[in-house]
Amino acid sequence: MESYYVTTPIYYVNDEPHLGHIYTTIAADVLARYQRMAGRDVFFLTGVDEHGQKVQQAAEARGIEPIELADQVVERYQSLWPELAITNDDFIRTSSDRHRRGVQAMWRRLENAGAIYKGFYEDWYCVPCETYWTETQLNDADCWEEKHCPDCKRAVEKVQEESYFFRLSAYQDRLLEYINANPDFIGPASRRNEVLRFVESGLNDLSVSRTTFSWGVPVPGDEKHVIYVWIDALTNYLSALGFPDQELPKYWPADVHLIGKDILRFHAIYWPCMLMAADLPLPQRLFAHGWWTVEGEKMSKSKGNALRPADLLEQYDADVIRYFLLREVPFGQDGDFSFSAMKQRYNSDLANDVGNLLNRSLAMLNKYRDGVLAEPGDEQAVDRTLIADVEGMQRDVAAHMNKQAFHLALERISVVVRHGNRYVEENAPWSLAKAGDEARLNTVLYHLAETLRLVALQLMPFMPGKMSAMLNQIQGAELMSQTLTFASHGGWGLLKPGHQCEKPQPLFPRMD
Ligand code: ME8
Repeated sequence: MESYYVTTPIYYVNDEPHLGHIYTTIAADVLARYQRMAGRDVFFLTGVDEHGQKVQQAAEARGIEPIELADQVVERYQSLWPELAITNDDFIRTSSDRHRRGVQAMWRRLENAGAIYKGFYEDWYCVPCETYWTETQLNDADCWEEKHCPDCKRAVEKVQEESYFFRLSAYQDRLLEYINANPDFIGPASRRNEVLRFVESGLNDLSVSRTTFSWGVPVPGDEKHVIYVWIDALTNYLSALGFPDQELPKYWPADVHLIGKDILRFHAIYWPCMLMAADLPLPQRLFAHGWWTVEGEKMSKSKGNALRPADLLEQYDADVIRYFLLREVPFGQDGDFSFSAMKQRYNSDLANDVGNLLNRSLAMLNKYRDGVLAEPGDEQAVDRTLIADVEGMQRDVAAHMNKQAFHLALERISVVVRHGNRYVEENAPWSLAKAGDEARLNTVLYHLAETLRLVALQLMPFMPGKMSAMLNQIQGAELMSQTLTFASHGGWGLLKPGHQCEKPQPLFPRMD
């Protein structure tokens, strides 16, 4: 079986889970579920990033040890994921023993390759971003006067320390070649260009150890140094798979690392260069999505306006949240979250379109045939057009999912749903019943049931709970007890004459 490895960033434990964190994780879950249904052997990883000065300081501010803070936040994440129907196969913690061994092994490989040397570091440092800035960079970003971080605008401080360096500059040309030779390595295209411009402007060697704090993985053989948090964090994608016990773990290289645009540089520059130095294969693809604002405002800790998953779950089913986040904004672009937009989309796409097609089709099937499908009669052009649209949807969704274009996949499914509703109007089963055209009525009801079933199958990765319920109504418990794959359940005509469908039970009642 072909394998598929998808990851989320590992989230910092100095912050509570919010809308941004669930967004990436839901997207990864939809890919994982889709690929499982496509018959692939999936490994879906998420986890937490526990080390670093930021976490140490957050713990100090609360008067607890960093590991205690980490434990608390880990519990939040681990109880949140099932509530959002997240099916991660593993949860990596960077404080774990398996991870520490992975990071130290990575360090040794870099060292053995001659990619690490000891030097002396002096520069401007932004603690919240864990990023060093040169005077030139601060100048370029107009932050020199006020000594502000160009990213987060908070104060940077001058730091001097003995440090190990990673020879990032030595990999600049190879990285450029690689990105140029692999057009799909970084998505979306605008982000790929951004990375290319950055690398072309020249890479400096990277300071990769710290002596100013202790909460991290010690440098092997020089324990007063702690390994830079990004070297530590990025290695999670390998340590979770069993590296270094397995030199080249089963699921490596990753098929896609999903990340937010804020951490593109780390994933598109540092990580590939580290892997090149360590002589390990590079991931197939990185995809950087955009950022959400909430009701028109940037979420920030100081404003206290971060949207908490609990507030969302109080008002909406997990499936509706999953659907909305991936349908509302093209994956890769920034977007604004608002409760009014969510309600509007729920009513239009789910209540009026999907829900309506399901309810009216099953209601008619029950009214005219007691819920039992009869042998369809001769196909007419309208029937063939509907089937072609359903089959086109299956192909198009597969192509969109390979490019993480969730909004296009969902939009394509909506096309079939609207087609189905039009098909009802155009074929007016109520008139066929009145006219006693039993053969044609059988055909129309059959085509509606199959269309609904195949729509539900495509929507399954996005709304697993609602779509299980929908499929239960159409294809019944027996078929539902099997493993649902596109190969076994995706063909037109799986439902046989004599098959009993249930009475409609509204899945998406209108919200006023
Ligand atoms: O960066 N909109 O962790 P983190 C959309 N530990 N997504 C958002 C968002 C927003 N407003 N805010 C955050 C780290 N995110 C590192 C990662 S990986 C080896 C180490 C999402 O807790 C987005 O995916 O700050 C972003 O990349 C991630 O949260 C950052 O999470």
